[in-house]
Amino acid sequence: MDVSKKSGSNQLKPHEHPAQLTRMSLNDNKAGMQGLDKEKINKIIMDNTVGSRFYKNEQKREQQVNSRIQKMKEKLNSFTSNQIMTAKQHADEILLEVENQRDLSRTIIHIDMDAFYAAVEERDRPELKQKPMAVGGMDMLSTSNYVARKYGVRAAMPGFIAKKLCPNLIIVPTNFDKYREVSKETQEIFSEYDENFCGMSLDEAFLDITDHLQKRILYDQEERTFNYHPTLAPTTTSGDANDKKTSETFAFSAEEVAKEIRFRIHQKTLLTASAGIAANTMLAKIGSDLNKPNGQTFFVPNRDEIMKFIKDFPVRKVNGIGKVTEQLFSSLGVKKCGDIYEMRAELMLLFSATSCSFFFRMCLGCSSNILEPDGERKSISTERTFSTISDCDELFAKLDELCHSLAVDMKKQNLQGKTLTLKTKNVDFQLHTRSKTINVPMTNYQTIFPVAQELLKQEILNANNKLSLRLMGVGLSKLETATTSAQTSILKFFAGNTKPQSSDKTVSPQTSCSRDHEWSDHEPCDDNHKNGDPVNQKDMKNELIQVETSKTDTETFPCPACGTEQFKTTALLNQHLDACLSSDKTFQQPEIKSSSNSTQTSTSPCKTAISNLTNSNSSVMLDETTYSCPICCASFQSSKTTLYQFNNHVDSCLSQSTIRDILKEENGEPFKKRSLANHNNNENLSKRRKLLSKGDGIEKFFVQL
Ligand code: DCP
Ligand code: MG
Repeated sequence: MDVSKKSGSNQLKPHEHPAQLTRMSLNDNKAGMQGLDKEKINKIIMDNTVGSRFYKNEQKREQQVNSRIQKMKEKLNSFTSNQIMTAKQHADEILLEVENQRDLSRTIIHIDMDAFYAAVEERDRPELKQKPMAVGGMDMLSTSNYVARKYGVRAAMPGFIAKKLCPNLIIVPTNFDKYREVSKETQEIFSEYDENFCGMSLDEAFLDITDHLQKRILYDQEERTFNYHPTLAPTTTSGDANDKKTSETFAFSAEEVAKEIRFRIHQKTLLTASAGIAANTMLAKIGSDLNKPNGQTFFVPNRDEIMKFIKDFPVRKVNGIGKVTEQLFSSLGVKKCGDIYEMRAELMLLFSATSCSFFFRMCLGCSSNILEPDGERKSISTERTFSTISDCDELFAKLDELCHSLAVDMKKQNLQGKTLTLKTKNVDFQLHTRSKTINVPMTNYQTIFPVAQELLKQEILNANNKLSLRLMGVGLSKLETATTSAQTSILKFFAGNTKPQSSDKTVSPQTSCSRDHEWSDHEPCDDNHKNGDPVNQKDMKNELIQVETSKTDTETFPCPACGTEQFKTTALLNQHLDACLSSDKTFQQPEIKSSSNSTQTSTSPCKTAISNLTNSNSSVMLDETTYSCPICCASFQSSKTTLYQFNNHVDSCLSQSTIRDILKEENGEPFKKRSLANHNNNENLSKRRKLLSKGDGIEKFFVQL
């Protein structure tokens, strides 16, 4: 290890260091990092960061946490014994309620790939296997292999510091396509055991195998037997080196299922995974980390056994407890989960009810055992860390790339959303998030990018046109399933009082298996902000309040018909739209003409507004597919039709009577036969409705909203 000091003005000798920053010291809360010489490693980290922007930012954050601790202690001293007693009674009531709800009936498996990005790189370059290696860049590492972890090298550490800790470290750049490919392969396996498995990131997932275990009792041997990959097959006990084992058979228990899944992952991807098997997600997650790499842990579904384990388990290792909570806890003497019980009254008085509920569940080893299906997630996002970018064009190019990537993920997962968030980290390591919520769900690149552009423009303006970034991310939240909401979105626009469809999957604010950390699955980040546990979100929120600039703009939006007014709520818009559509004066029956001249046939102010919207799209070509008009079902070749032409066509089709018919049918009323040739039968109407619900036309129509 290189402990030499540079002669630069910012470089302090170790004894000149200010009080060592807790935040800066090595976070060895990672498999394969036990028993390291932390003091030595921390000294190297300090020697090489003092005076840097990174250090200054961490220093600032440490000061903020310290002042919070100070305030907390003052508050603590001010509590009367009566207050403490009442709080304890209240805490006991909550604990009893949690205990009464303890459910040990389900079997959850958490699977987590070992040193994921690094293992993929090692698989493809076997010469790296025995060497210390990490994936990422000099700015930031995404992960390291287990050899490098012995030097203190880990994820979320700048590569240049890692090099000081381990000069022989090989740093390999990330290759997300490969990681996604592996992820797809593992997910195919997961779906055979639980079709609603909850993928948490590219390398981890929760599976509820309760139903599988019941079915498995009837499986014959063949159904529980899986072949070896030729390169992984071990030799048999016969002594003949050429005599290879061809397959492995697994038994019926939950542990055997976890072994079987890990075996199949290994044979399919040549990569190893670890697993935790327990009655709930928290314990399963803890379990997958306990015997890493290539191991598994089973928690017997027995209350006493769970309590015995959790009592001495470090709070910091529970998913959802980040750096800040750890520091706050530590100042209260809470280090192990059992300490939470001892300090329950104080915690009740110092933290919010949501946080306390999470802490109390933690100390009883209880958490959710309900996995949300893959589609029900809170947000979807992507981000990139890069060498500093200051040029505006380059910043927008990066934004463009991210929006494309986000759109691909949205399409794959059939998601759309109403809130777009831009996340940036500047050269001073300050994290900013800026969001915009619009009432029409953003469905694709065309709808995301303009909003993202606005947010970035604002960010550039705020930085006096001197924005220098090292990380950028875009995320979408307020998610809905694309198919159903496409239908409701048109109904919202064309019907004032249409109730939401019962099949709508509007995401609940607190999903039991949140996927918020998708925000971090592509690039390095603080890995303790990985899931959506209430405390974690609060932690993030607190950190945001104190350290980051967070801003949410809520937009007003114009009527899609007449375009003349701005509305703050959907209710107001719908009310206006109803009136707008029922006014025969403003909305005349358009002629169905060829798409190129249809706009000229209408005198409606609505049409003018729509034309205005569509005109701005004149150069945008439709995606490489066939698009169907959501009103008349006519098909358009994307290669021959511009968005402008397509929108003009929809414009011409969009008549008051058509919309009324759709709405009448929606309300169970028979609709009149329409006089227009291509609007005249039931079949066409239901075809149109299907198209609307498929969502492959109307989003284009509202592309500029
Ligand atoms: N990752 C990242 N930035 C982080 C943490 C992780 O980019 N701060 C990426 C790289 C990891 C992958 O996510 O390979 C999975 O994260 P894990 O926390 O599961 O870490 P690993 O799989 O690398 O190692 P382990 O064996 O500890 O699971
Ligand atoms: Mg992993």
